[in-house]
Amino acid sequence: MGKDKSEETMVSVKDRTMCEATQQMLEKARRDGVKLDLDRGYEMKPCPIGVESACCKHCYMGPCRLNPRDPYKKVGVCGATIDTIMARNFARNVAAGSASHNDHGRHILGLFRGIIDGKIKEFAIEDTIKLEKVAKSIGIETEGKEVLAVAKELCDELEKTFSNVDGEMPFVKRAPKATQELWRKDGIMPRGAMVEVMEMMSRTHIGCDQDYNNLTKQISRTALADGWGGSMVATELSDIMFGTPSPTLADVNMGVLKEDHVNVIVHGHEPAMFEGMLAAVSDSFFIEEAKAKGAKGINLVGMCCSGAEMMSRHGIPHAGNFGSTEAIMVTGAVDAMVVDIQCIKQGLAEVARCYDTHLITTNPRCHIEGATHIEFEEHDPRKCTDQILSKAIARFGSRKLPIEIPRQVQTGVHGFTHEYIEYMLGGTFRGSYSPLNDNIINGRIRGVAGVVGCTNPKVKQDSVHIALVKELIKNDVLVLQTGCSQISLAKAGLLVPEAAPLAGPGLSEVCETVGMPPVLGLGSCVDNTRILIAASAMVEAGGLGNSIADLPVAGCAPEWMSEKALAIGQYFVASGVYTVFGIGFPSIKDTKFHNLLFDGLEKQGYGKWGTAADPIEIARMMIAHIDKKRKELGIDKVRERTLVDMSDRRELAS
Ligand code: NFS
Repeated sequence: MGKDKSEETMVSVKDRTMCEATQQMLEKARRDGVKLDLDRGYEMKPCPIGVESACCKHCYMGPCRLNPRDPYKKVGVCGATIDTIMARNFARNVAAGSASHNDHGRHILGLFRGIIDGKIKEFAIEDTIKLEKVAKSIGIETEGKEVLAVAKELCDELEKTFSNVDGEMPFVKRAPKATQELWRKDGIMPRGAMVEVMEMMSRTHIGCDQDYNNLTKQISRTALADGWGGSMVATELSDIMFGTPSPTLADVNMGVLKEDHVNVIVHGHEPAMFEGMLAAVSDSFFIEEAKAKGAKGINLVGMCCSGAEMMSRHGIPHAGNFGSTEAIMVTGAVDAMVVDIQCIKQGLAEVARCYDTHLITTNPRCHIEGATHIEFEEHDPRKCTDQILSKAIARFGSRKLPIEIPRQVQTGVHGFTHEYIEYMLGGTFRGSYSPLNDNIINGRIRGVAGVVGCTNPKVKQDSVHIALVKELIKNDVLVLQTGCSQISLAKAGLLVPEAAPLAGPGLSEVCETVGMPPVLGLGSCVDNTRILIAASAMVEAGGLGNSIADLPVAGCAPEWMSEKALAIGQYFVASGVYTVFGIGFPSIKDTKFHNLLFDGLEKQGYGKWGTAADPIEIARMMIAHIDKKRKELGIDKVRERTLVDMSDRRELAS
């Protein structure tokens, strides 16, 4: 571990991350001569043409590079214009993001089928109430039928999400009628995810679809096949198999590691392996084995999205988001870092090697050079989990490096769902979204924002998430969160009812009355579909228009980095939501394609994209959109009165 010569040029750790625990580990890594992603991100100088999506490598006549400062001056060798090139690049990003979520959803469906067929005995159907509700929501008759019969019908129906070659995906029925009609009118109703992704790849081949307008339609269709397809299947079936979350207290940040325990981290996206680990760590055999090596027990914690899911369902501690996955191994206290699929940096392998940590891949779709591969099989989870635990316990017993665990831990409330929001605001017997709508109509809540997505070493980790969310709640915007963004705010202490005073007068009043935080954590990235269902329920409850596009809502991924984030953004836009991305956006301002995404789609009845780097500017854009929608709904005047008239507000509170 020699000293790196670029060390002197590095910025302070305080400029790389807001997370004090991650700062401490970045500092230690620098001392140890280990390079982390947070510094690699700072040192990488992105290609100025690629960053604006002005290059094309879809064939070998190029790669063609257009001039981002004068994008219409030149075309590619085949004649492709800048709009075609940007649209095709964006299309392939969305196809990859949608494919990832659909791949996840398809494997969850496979697990569900295995349980129904009796081939998988280690998992079961946990939540039969949710099973019935989901089945009914897509028109399956449940009356008088056995649980397994309903499950089988649901499984057969949801298979179409992936395999349909024509017709409509099952879950699109859950969108408001007007939203569905718009999709049908424009020919973007998703059929099956496989066909949408395949067609997107085919249409973006050299010499095929070369009209950015037509390409954008298939981009929306492919994205909708994610949000109303594979992602929604993943969320709903995971709830049915592992239990629908309800609010639970959980600890977040690196302080959840325990020096005197065997520490096992699970990081990734599919819940089955993590659920298998949870069962294995409570086996007395392994607890005794750990004790025999001098440990007090086994400490299982999560990271990233599967961590967020397990925290929501079971209150499992969460050690940090995407920006901290390399840094946490610098503690020396991680005995095994166990991963499955997605958002798993290859850099983990080198950091694991430096700190003598086991990096264990478990999924046939994700091996990493230098990692140990122990495959997880759903019909026999213990074969994998037991080998992992044996390795982790042995590593504990032979720890040689000094251990340094940051002390930061923040307790918060996690595990909200669209079902729980309905119950929380409407009560057990009259569960409904009407009270939420009423509070929006009367102006106490100005609107609802979804703030989600990754962290990105291009910006100071967590900083944009935290500043944005604080600004939104200060302006009476209720914030729904998922994924790494939820973890950023959890670390900042906003996922507790005690954070209500940070909200504006209207929102804090609602939070105090109900006893809820101003920021509600909904789980992992596939759980963004809970926001789609909540938005549809708001339309159905009445008083806020006919489609999702009418609602005073907005979305944001302030520190995005992945293709999955682009797919999510596009399915929100195509569902009617104004969606702002921080950091930057892969298109050139004032080109035809950019103008279509950032303006034209809204005129066609959809949502639209926005982008800005500064969190206060992002908040201003989102709030301006919410206020525009309030005006169109004719509820802007109520809010003005509510905010200026204190006695009126006191009366409302009584
Ligand atoms: Ni979603 Fe971003 Fe990854 Fe999860 Fe985190 S980085 S797009 S939030 S872990 S998927």
